[in-house]
Amino acid sequence: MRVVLSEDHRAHFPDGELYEGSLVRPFECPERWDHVVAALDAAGLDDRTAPDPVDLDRVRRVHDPAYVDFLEGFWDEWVASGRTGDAIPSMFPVRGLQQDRIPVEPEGKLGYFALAAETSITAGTWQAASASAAIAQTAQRLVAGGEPVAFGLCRPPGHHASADQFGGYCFLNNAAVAAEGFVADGAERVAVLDMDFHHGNGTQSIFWSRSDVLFASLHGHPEDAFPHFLGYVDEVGAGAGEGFTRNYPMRPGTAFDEWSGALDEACGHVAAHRPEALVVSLGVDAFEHDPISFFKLASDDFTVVGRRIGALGIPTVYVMEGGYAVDEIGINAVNVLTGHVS
Ligand code: OKP
Ligand code: ZN
Repeated sequence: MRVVLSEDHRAHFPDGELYEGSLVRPFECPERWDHVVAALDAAGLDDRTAPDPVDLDRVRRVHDPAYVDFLEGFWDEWVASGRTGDAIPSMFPVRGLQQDRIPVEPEGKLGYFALAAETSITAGTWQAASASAAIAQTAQRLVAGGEPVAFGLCRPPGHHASADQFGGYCFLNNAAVAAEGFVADGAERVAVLDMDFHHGNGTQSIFWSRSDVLFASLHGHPEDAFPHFLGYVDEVGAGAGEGFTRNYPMRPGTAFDEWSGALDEACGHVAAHRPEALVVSLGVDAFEHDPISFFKLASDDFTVVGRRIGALGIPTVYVMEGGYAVDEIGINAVNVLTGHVS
């Protein structure tokens, strides 16, 4: 299996994450990547490739150009305005406020393009986020070129990022970039399967009105879990996209017997779509010991997940998303990959 990865992720590591009243060491930390690499080593998955330079024209097929410019240029604006610490958004265009006017002052601009306050922009955020998208693009290119499966070891993750908002540790939506890459290369039908514990609100919103890219997500119920405001079962897409979004929200304590039933259903929808390519948002925070999640999957269950996805027989790009039980993130992610090809 081809693996695409880069050290550029290290450029993004905020000083703190706003969490339960404190600034804590971010859960989304660089050593998550190291543990995945160590597990790839242990499994003999050593066919490694560096990403090609990011193709921003393709990124702009799923992200608002003004948002891409914001991500690329914001740190310099922030510093030029006299700020020295990381940029943490704290004011948002919520109900009752203007939705469509972009403030000029950096704090206002930051809030305009943000969906949550736990995610900071730092000096190296653009370097890491654009490299992460480049990894997804390169993995997609490999699979479009005939590889049956590739793994993009993306960091930072992407599935919470919408066309024009960052948050939930995400800046560019790597899975959406990969899925749209297949469309750009001529695919008529693509599917995104999001197995991260958290709902992929960004990916869902990007493909909401489209029938060519099916989106299916298994996640903590929005009544109970981040991102709180999307991911209900009655969200099925709109217009031409009606029926091409599928949500499987599950309650605290959900274990593999129930979760795998949802996976089977989601895989059934994926298969019925007859996609030419599949993108998997590979979060492993459904793991029983994840510090910020509440499902109960065991490490061995992830092998079964990979086997189930691999049995679909669809050319597949895996992109890394979440997983915060750092010591086990590698084995859990690699179990999915080895299950896929077993
Ligand atoms: C990113 B990804 C829990 C707070 C959660 C943000 C979580 C972002 C997850 N009490 N805060 O989907 O793994
Ligand atoms: Zn997650």
